This record gives sequence, C-alpha cells and structure tokens, in this order.
Amino acid sequence: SAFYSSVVAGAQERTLVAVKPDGVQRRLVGDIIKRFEQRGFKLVGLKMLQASESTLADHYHDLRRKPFYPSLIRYMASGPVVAMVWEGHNVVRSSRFMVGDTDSAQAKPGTVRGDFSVHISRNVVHASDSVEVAEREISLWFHSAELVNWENSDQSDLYQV
Ligand code: IDP
Ligand code: MG
Repeated sequence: SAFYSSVVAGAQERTLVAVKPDGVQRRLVGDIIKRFEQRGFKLVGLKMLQASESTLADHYHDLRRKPFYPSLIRYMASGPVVAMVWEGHNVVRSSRFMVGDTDSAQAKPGTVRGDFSVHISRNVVHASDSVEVAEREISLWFHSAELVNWENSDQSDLYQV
C-alpha cells in the first residue's frame, strides 16, 4: 500500500505444512488451506503426492528409534499427502499454533487437530517446528523451481487489461 514504506522483518519466513493421508481422505484439504489463507499467509508452493519411503525416512529421521516409527511411516505412505509452503511473518510459530498440540487430546478447539482429530497417530496435518527445520523440510519436499515468488497486486489490477 502507498501508506506504508517498509515491510516488517521476517515477512519472507517460510514453513512446510502437509495435509496427511487421513486429512486427504476426510476431505479436509480445503478447510486447512482456507485457514492459512484467511490468516493472511501467502501460498508459495503446493502439490499432491504419494510420499516415498525415503522422503518419509528423511522427514522423520529424528523419530527413527521411537516405538511408533514403523506405524508412522506406514500411515504417511498409506495415501497421498498435500504438501504446501506458506510464507509470512512468524509463519513457523503461527502454524504450530494453528495446527495444535501433537497429542490430539491436548489440542485446543479452534486448531486443526483440536477440531478434527482424536488420536495422536491420526493427527491430520504436519507443520515444521522451527525455522531451521522448515528450511530443511521445504528442500526435502520441494524443488526450488516448484516454489513460486509472486507479489500482492493492487485491486485496480483486476480491471486493468
Ligand atoms: P508434530 O507432528 O506435532 O511435530 P512430532 O513429535 O514431530 O509431532 O511427531 C511427528 C508425528 O509422529 C506426529 O504428528 C504423529 O503423527 C506421530 N507421533 C508422535 N508421537 C506419537 C505417539 O506417541 N504415537 C503415535 N504417533 C505419534
Ligand atoms: Mg515434528
């Protein structure tokens, strides 16, 4: 806008959000995208894919020794996921709040997990938990050419042919 001359620091922060196979099966993709759009974040990457075992092993490397790890990988490979990159000020931290607690029973109403999930092993959505992890996860799930840089246009552009 013409009234503001600079953008707050960190407005280019990015995070990886993914609708997990249960979220896709339950037709929650649109709802989840809508929450991030209406919050004001910018969608800069989006794709549906069947995740490979190697991508999932890399993604959940830190959890490889957990007892639930094999079932986690099976769950994440059980169907397509919708992977997204969202951009905006503090998007990593805000996304974690929007997604809600890992344990569905602890997730507050109003969060994705608090509204749509009853068990930790089927918790609908993923969001990166730090800026460093987000950078790693974005490069794991997306090629740089799949990320789209686009600018907010003035409303008048809608009628300018
Ligand atoms: P997060 O997804 O909230 O970041 P993490 O601790 O990174 O949570 O765990 C990754 C995913 O592993 C969780 O979202 C959930 O799907 C699964 N998970 C974590 N803890 C458990 C558990 O105790 N039982 C079953 N699945 C779990
Ligand atoms: Mg995590």
